[in-house]
Amino acid sequence: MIEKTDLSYERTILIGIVTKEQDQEKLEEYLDELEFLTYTAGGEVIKRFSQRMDRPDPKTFIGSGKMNDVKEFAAENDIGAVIFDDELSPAQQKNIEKILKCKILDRTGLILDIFAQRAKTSYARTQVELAQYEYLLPRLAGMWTHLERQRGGIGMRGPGETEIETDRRIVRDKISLLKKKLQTIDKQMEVQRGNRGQLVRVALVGYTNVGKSTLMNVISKSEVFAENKLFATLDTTVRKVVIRNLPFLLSDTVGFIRKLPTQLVESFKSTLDEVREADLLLHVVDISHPNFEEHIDSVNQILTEIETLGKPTIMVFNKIDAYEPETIDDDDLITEKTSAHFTLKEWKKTWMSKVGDDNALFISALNKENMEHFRKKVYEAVREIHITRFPYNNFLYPEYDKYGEQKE
Ligand SMILES: Nc1nc2c(ncn2[C@@H]2O[C@H](COP(=O)(O)OP(=O)(O)OP(=O)(O)O)[C@@H](O)[C@H]2O)c(=O)[nH]1
Ligand SMILES: [Mg+2]
Repeated sequence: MIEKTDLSYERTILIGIVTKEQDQEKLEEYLDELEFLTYTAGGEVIKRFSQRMDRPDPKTFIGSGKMNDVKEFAAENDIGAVIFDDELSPAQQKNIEKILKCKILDRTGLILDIFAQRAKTSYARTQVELAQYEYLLPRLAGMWTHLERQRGGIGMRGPGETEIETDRRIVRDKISLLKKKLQTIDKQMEVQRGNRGQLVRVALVGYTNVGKSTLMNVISKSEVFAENKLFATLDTTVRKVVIRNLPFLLSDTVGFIRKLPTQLVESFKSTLDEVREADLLLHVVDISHPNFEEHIDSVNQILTEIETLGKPTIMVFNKIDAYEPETIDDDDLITEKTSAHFTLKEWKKTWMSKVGDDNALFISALNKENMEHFRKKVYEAVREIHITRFPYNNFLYPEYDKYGEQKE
């Protein structure tokens, strides 16, 4: 059982390393995201620690000197949890716990915790639970002690709380039970999807917090939960949408993130079936986010993992209202112009122009800017698929012109 804990704002430290592939600036961006994740999970970040290293220390991830600094700071500042930006090996986690004597989480553990906290339907909960047990299995030996676990808070939601005396065998049994349960649900979902007939299926995909649910609500007049936290949506919502005379199905589903835990990708397989079986993808991007290009890469990577890359896709650049390029003062002769300084017009001339006019849209779902253009493009793309599928044009509603006359 996944247990819900009241969110008491827990004081946390974030830790990341600077490597050849990841300079200080990049690390800070990743830690910004980790901080947002921590905030979503109910924590408050008190301090960030970083260390320059060729590769992480196999025993303790960061070096022993730095670890001492962390230990001192944690003791003096009433720190409840220390969160690492990368996945820790079970051995590293165990060693670090011994040294710091507080809760140690990695990125994967944190994301799993948020999913556990946000899973509302029994279907989502089953999927999250499976991912949590898969994550827990190799880590059982190094888990924190009985008493500490009962404290609750970040990283403590989920199997850890109730299965205190747990051992590998019990966890393995749980895993196979959950897998069976999911198989049964999967079959039901498959039947449900089959019952929807042959309507063209369009799926909203994208990084978390880009505005997928907001866009869904605008076009389908539905009320999907949207908020400025990560992973607001965990289940898939499907709505029938009609643009002009053309009905189709639109789905909104779980958002993606950099390094989305593989356990989650696997256990959310059936939630993601909606994406896998879609005829057209609307890849929503938050263009106001400084890292939006990297977000696109992460999404494409996950689409590849679920064997969905290469489907007809329209790129929807959302939040144009919030897009603000950095500026360079006239008398500033040092700052080099980078993509951070591009105006939207300049962006459109970059690789975006290769996406093609037909496949790139710039909108604000919040302010309903450019929605007419959006509707038109989606209509054209869906219509094309519809016509190939139904040469006799059944399903199409009659089209009326502006005088209310039925068109030929
Ligand atoms: N400024 C601005 N904010 C937007 C726009 N569209 C959505 N938002 C905000 O972005 C936040 C996230 O929106 P959601 O619709 O929940 O995003 P999502 O992609 O469904 O997120 P997940 O379900 O968490 O993956 C909310 O606070 C929205 O109000 C937009 O066009 N402009
Ligand atoms: Mg959403």
